[in-house]
Amino acid sequence: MLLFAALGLHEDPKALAQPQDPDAQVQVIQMTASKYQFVPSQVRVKQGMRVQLKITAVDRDHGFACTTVPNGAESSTDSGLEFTSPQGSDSWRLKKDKEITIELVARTPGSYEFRCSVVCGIHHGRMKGQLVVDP
Ligand SMILES: [Cu+2]
Repeated sequence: MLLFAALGLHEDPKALAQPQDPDAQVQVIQMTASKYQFVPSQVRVKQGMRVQLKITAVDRDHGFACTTVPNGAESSTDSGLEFTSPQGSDSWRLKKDKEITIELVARTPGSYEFRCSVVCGIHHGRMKGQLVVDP
Protein backbone atom coordinates (compact mmCIF):
# COMPACT_ATOMS: atom_id res chain seq x y z
CA MET A 1 0.00 0.00 0.00
CA LEU A 2 2.66 2.45 1.09
CA LEU A 3 4.81 1.47 -1.83
CA PHE A 4 2.15 2.35 -4.38
CA ALA A 5 1.66 5.71 -2.72
CA ALA A 6 5.40 6.34 -2.79
CA LEU A 7 5.74 5.34 -6.42
CA GLY A 8 3.06 7.78 -7.40
CA LEU A 9 5.17 10.62 -6.06
CA HIS A 10 8.12 9.92 -8.29
CA GLU A 11 7.64 11.02 -11.83
CA ASP A 12 10.98 9.78 -12.96
CA PRO A 13 11.04 9.54 -16.77
CA LYS A 14 13.44 6.60 -16.60
CA ALA A 15 11.00 4.72 -14.39
CA LEU A 16 8.16 5.48 -16.80
CA ALA A 17 10.27 4.13 -19.63
CA GLN A 18 10.34 0.71 -17.95
CA PRO A 19 6.76 -0.52 -18.16
CA GLN A 20 7.69 -3.96 -16.84
CA ASP A 21 8.82 -2.50 -13.52
CA PRO A 22 5.69 -1.30 -11.71
CA ASP A 23 4.70 -4.87 -10.99
CA ALA A 24 8.19 -5.95 -10.10
CA GLN A 25 8.47 -7.59 -6.73
CA VAL A 26 9.78 -5.54 -3.88
CA GLN A 27 12.53 -6.85 -1.69
CA VAL A 28 12.63 -5.15 1.69
CA ILE A 29 15.87 -5.29 3.65
CA GLN A 30 16.21 -4.07 7.21
CA MET A 31 19.65 -2.81 8.19
CA THR A 32 21.29 -1.14 11.12
CA ALA A 33 24.29 1.16 11.14
CA SER A 34 26.54 1.54 14.15
CA LYS A 35 30.24 2.01 14.84
CA TYR A 36 31.68 0.60 12.63
CA GLN A 37 29.45 -1.66 10.69
CA PHE A 38 26.32 -2.12 8.70
CA VAL A 39 24.32 -5.20 9.64
CA PRO A 40 23.98 -7.08 7.39
CA SER A 41 27.15 -5.93 5.67
CA GLN A 42 26.37 -7.99 2.61
CA VAL A 43 22.99 -7.64 0.97
CA ARG A 44 21.88 -9.87 -1.90
CA VAL A 45 19.11 -8.94 -4.28
CA LYS A 46 17.85 -10.23 -7.61
CA GLN A 47 18.31 -8.36 -10.84
CA GLY A 48 15.17 -6.47 -11.81
CA MET A 49 13.84 -6.24 -8.29
CA ARG A 50 12.75 -3.08 -6.64
CA VAL A 51 14.64 -2.92 -3.37
CA GLN A 52 13.87 -0.98 -0.23
CA LEU A 53 16.73 -0.62 2.20
CA LYS A 54 15.33 0.35 5.57
CA ILE A 55 18.28 1.56 7.58
CA THR A 56 18.43 2.75 11.16
CA ALA A 57 21.49 4.26 12.80
CA VAL A 58 21.43 2.97 16.35
CA ASP A 59 24.31 4.65 18.18
CA ARG A 60 24.82 8.03 16.48
CA ASP A 61 24.35 9.64 13.07
CA HIS A 62 25.93 7.79 10.17
CA GLY A 63 25.61 8.02 6.43
CA PHE A 64 24.95 5.75 3.49
CA ALA A 65 26.57 6.17 0.10
CA CYS A 66 26.65 3.54 -2.62
CA THR A 67 28.46 3.24 -5.91
CA THR A 68 26.20 2.71 -8.90
CA VAL A 69 28.90 1.07 -11.02
CA PRO A 70 29.74 -2.60 -10.31
CA ASN A 71 33.14 -3.32 -8.73
CA GLY A 72 35.76 -3.73 -11.42
CA ALA A 73 33.79 -1.94 -14.14
CA GLU A 74 34.86 1.28 -15.86
CA SER A 75 33.59 4.35 -14.05
CA SER A 76 31.96 5.42 -17.30
CA THR A 77 29.75 2.32 -17.24
CA ASP A 78 26.03 2.99 -17.09
CA SER A 79 24.52 2.89 -13.63
CA GLY A 80 23.64 -0.61 -12.60
CA LEU A 81 21.64 0.59 -9.63
CA GLU A 82 18.93 3.14 -10.05
CA PHE A 83 18.20 4.96 -6.84
CA THR A 84 14.64 6.14 -7.04
CA SER A 85 14.22 7.85 -3.71
CA PRO A 86 14.69 10.51 -2.89
CA GLN A 87 15.18 11.89 -6.39
CA GLY A 88 18.07 9.84 -7.62
CA SER A 89 20.45 10.79 -4.83
CA ASP A 90 23.22 8.38 -3.90
CA SER A 91 24.14 9.61 -0.43
CA TRP A 92 21.94 9.85 2.64
CA ARG A 93 22.35 10.96 6.20
CA LEU A 94 21.17 8.39 8.71
CA LYS A 95 19.84 10.16 11.75
CA LYS A 96 20.16 8.30 15.00
CA ASP A 97 17.08 6.17 15.74
CA LYS A 98 15.26 7.37 12.65
CA GLU A 99 14.62 4.72 10.01
CA ILE A 100 15.18 5.86 6.46
CA THR A 101 13.89 4.04 3.40
CA ILE A 102 16.16 4.07 0.37
CA GLU A 103 14.58 2.69 -2.75
CA LEU A 104 16.40 1.40 -5.78
CA VAL A 105 16.02 -0.80 -8.81
CA ALA A 106 18.73 -3.42 -9.26
CA ARG A 107 19.45 -3.22 -12.98
CA THR A 108 22.82 -4.88 -13.56
CA PRO A 109 24.33 -7.93 -11.83
CA GLY A 110 27.52 -7.32 -9.87
CA SER A 111 28.81 -6.15 -6.51
CA TYR A 112 28.40 -2.57 -5.43
CA GLU A 113 30.19 -1.08 -2.47
CA PHE A 114 28.35 1.02 0.04
CA ARG A 115 29.92 2.87 2.92
CA CYS A 116 29.30 5.30 5.69
CA SER A 117 29.40 8.87 4.43
CA VAL A 118 29.42 10.69 7.77
CA VAL A 119 32.69 10.71 9.70
CA CYS A 120 31.75 8.78 12.81
CA GLY A 121 35.03 7.94 14.50
CA ILE A 122 38.48 6.51 14.15
CA HIS A 123 37.43 3.45 12.13
CA HIS A 124 34.89 5.25 9.97
CA GLY A 125 36.89 4.27 6.87
CA ARG A 126 36.22 0.58 7.37
CA MET A 127 32.48 0.98 7.77
CA LYS A 128 31.32 -0.46 4.50
CA GLY A 129 29.55 -3.33 2.85
CA GLN A 130 28.48 -4.88 -0.42
CA LEU A 131 25.23 -4.90 -2.27
CA VAL A 132 25.26 -7.93 -4.57
CA VAL A 133 22.88 -8.13 -7.49
CA ASP A 134 22.40 -11.73 -8.62
CA PRO A 135 21.38 -12.40 -12.22
CU1 LIG B 1 31.13 6.78 9.51
